[in-house]
Amino acid sequence: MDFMKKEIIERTLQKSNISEEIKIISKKILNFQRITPNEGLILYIKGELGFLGMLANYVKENINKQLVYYNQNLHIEPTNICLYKCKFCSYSSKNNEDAWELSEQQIIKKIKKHFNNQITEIHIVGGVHPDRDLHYYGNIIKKIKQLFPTIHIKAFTAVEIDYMSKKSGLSLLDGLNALKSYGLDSIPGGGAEILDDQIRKQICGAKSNSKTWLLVHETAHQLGIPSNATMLYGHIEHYKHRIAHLNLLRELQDKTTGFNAFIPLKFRNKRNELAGINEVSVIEDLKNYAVCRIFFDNIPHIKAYWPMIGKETAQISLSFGVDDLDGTINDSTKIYSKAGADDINPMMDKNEMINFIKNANRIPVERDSLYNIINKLS
Ligand code: V47
Ligand code: SF4
Repeated sequence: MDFMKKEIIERTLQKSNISEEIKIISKKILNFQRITPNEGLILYIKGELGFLGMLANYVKENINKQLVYYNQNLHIEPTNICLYKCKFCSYSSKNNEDAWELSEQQIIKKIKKHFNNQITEIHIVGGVHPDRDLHYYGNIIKKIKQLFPTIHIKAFTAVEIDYMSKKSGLSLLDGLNALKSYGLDSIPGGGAEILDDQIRKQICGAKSNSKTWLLVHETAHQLGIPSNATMLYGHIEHYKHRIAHLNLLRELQDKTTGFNAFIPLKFRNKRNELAGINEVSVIEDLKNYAVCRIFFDNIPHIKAYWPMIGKETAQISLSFGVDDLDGTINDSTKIYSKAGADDINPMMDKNEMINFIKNANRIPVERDSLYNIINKLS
């Protein structure tokens, strides 16, 4: 099968008017050789979408065959009160009137309301509350683990962890160790935005810088806490910033192998300070998925986070290198609908998810948070 696909791409290369430089890069990709940052940049600038899709799909199928992963999960957002004022953020409170915070009891109540025995993961991300330290959140995850001992807790972006560790007077190493003891199982990929401090200064200057974001993940990986990585794209950054971001992540992954998945996050422009910037096209979204899949020869999964990108684009992305759709969500998040995502009540039940994947001619696989297979349909 792979042989045939390779031959088809090679024939396309011979016949078409594809440029010499793209031909050279394509041959490397077909032989599973790592492409350089500059070659990644050329793909972004000169790659034709259909052809990039073929290449990304070839890479994807070599790693994940026809499989597409999803899980059954809940999202908990503890507060929208945030010390920082990222310009792209539609979620954090703007004044006292729209500020809210869930107490531990309310968090537990919310989990109980949405929980069913099929849910395997709770994802917890929120604002960086200036008054809450690491032990406050640590005790909440400890309580969740006591009530739901089998649940995997994927919680707190590197930015939250950086702040709460400092607030408790702990180094990153000690902070992460303490969170692990409280019950933290893995770390989501948020807060990465663009790992370039010039860009960060303009869109999220106050929060953890690139070096700190990377250090939180590196330290977590050293402690056996796996994580994801994201990239917020389609605002003021250029392709060179995206490639530099991907390269920093690829270098760290070479060192630690701790990233499970990479999640491109499309900038959505509603109700935030960057609202004057147009959102990029679907063509750009698909191209971005494809280049990321091709560039990362060492991160196993590329995730299309459907509540953010929208169901239709998420389904098409399965032909552009994506092999993971995150989860059922169960109507437990509102962050993205505020920023302009289509789904106001994001939720896909298991059967909808299965049909969604089957209709894209892929094999649905229910996974746990570490990509162990729970259920695979042929
Ligand atoms: O860091 C905020 C992004 C992230 C906007 O690891 C925005 O499995 C687009 O990281 N337009 C948090 N994006 C969410 C996140 C995440 C989500 C799902 C799964 C995982 C995972 C991680 O959301 C932030 C920021 O990059 N974000 N505002 C916006 N207007
Ligand atoms: Fe706070 Fe996160 Fe919003 Fe930035 S993106 S303002 S850190 S909630």
